[in-house]
Amino acid sequence: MKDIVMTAQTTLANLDLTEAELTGGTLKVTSPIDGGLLAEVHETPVSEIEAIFARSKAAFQAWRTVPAPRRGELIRLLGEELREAKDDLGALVSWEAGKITSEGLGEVQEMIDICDFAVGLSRQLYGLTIASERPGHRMMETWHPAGPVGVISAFNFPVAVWSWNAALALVCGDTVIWKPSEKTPLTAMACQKIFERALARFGDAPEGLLQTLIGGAALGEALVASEDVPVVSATGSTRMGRAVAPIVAQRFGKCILELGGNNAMIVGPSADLEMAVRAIVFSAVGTAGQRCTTLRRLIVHNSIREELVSRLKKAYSGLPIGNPLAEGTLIGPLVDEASGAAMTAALKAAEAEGGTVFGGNRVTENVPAGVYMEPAIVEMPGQSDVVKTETFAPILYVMGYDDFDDAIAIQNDVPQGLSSCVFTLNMREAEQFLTAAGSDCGIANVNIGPSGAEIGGAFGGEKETGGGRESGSDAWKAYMRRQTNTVNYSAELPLAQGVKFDI
Ligand code: UN1
Repeated sequence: MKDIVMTAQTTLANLDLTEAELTGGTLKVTSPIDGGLLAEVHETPVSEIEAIFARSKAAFQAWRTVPAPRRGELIRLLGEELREAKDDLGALVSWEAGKITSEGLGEVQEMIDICDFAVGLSRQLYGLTIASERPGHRMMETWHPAGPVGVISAFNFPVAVWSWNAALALVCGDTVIWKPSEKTPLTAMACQKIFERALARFGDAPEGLLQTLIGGAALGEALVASEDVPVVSATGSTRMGRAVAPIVAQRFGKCILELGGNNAMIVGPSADLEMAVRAIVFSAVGTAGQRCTTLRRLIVHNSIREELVSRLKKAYSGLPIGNPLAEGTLIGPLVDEASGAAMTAALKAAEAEGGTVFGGNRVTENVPAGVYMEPAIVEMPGQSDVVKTETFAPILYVMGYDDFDDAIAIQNDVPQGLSSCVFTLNMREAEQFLTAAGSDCGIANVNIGPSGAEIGGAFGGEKETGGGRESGSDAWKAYMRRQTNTVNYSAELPLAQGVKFDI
């Protein structure tokens, strides 16, 4: 392991993180790979937070008047810097979050993609022109920057989710205050450095466009409560969202929430099982089951249930579990002991609720000292309480169905509403799944798993997932304020609705 620890130090140095920044602080950062200490970073003092908000506000006053395409230039440069730093930042994501190399790199690619998207967007912050009912009048809609945006991100996508928010917010003319997960401050510190490199090349940007809050819950709480932060974008558990939303609502701020998921796949009798197996394995065990979009429920037609489950068990049995940096590994560690314990507890509960568990044991041989778990397949008699609960671990619950309407009902009968999919070659089923009476999720796919979404679409979900949308499509609108403008170019002053008020 010593060599690998040295590699981590080299990666951190390549990302411009200095000895002084990585030692002597109060926040210990350990790697899920082996529990080894990566750094002791300095926390942002709560006493400084008001100054941080004030700086963000002042930067916003200047940034909002910079033409949007010029703001896009900063994000273009950020994309270039990310391309340059891709290998190191991807490796650091593996170190800090435990992702396999390809997924660490994929996360950085997702950042590069959203930068490209945001650059184009910087020339397309379109409003509407609306027909006025009054002669000699023109009506239109204008989008203006909203103000400082608070971004709260989770450990599992420590940098990509930040970039979805930051790239959009910055081209929209907002400033950003970022509170990363306490478990992944190093990737955030590295992003701040990468951003500063882009800023240096950009030239005349106001100071304080992006500020990062390193440390615990008190910082996040201050961010959520601050009147200076009109938009709060928070990714994490439903529990966290329930705490954040009322506080932001109380002060009439806007929330973009991306909370729990409990994503399902329906597999119909006509499905291409070969494809379904590949999609299931990637989306159920990829990222060790720690994506919001992870496949957690398989709703399979009873006529093919046995065959599909036996193919899955075969595929699961050969999956390489271990050091995520080693070539060939597909399943890395869970983020910490608590996650491992939560997985074990969920499997126990599933058994108590009538489930039959395959896999799910802790792996201790030929792996580093982290929390490595076999992914589990749990055949359930029905959708019991544990199935309706999101456990952030690689557990796949399997349930059978006979009638497609029932399958949709099972898919929708959970509190969460992020992602969903159907595997079928029957176009009636495929189309029905996408109708108003089909999936109730924010994402609904056909012959593709529920995870691994592209950045071009709006990302987010309904119900306990929180209702927010981030990333592509018109998600940018949440980072701006809308203004309706009516211009009278006539010499009369007609009132709307035919009201007469002559003086
Ligand atoms: C998350 O897990 O918070 O669709 C985001 C996906 C990724 C993003 C996941 N593009 O799986």
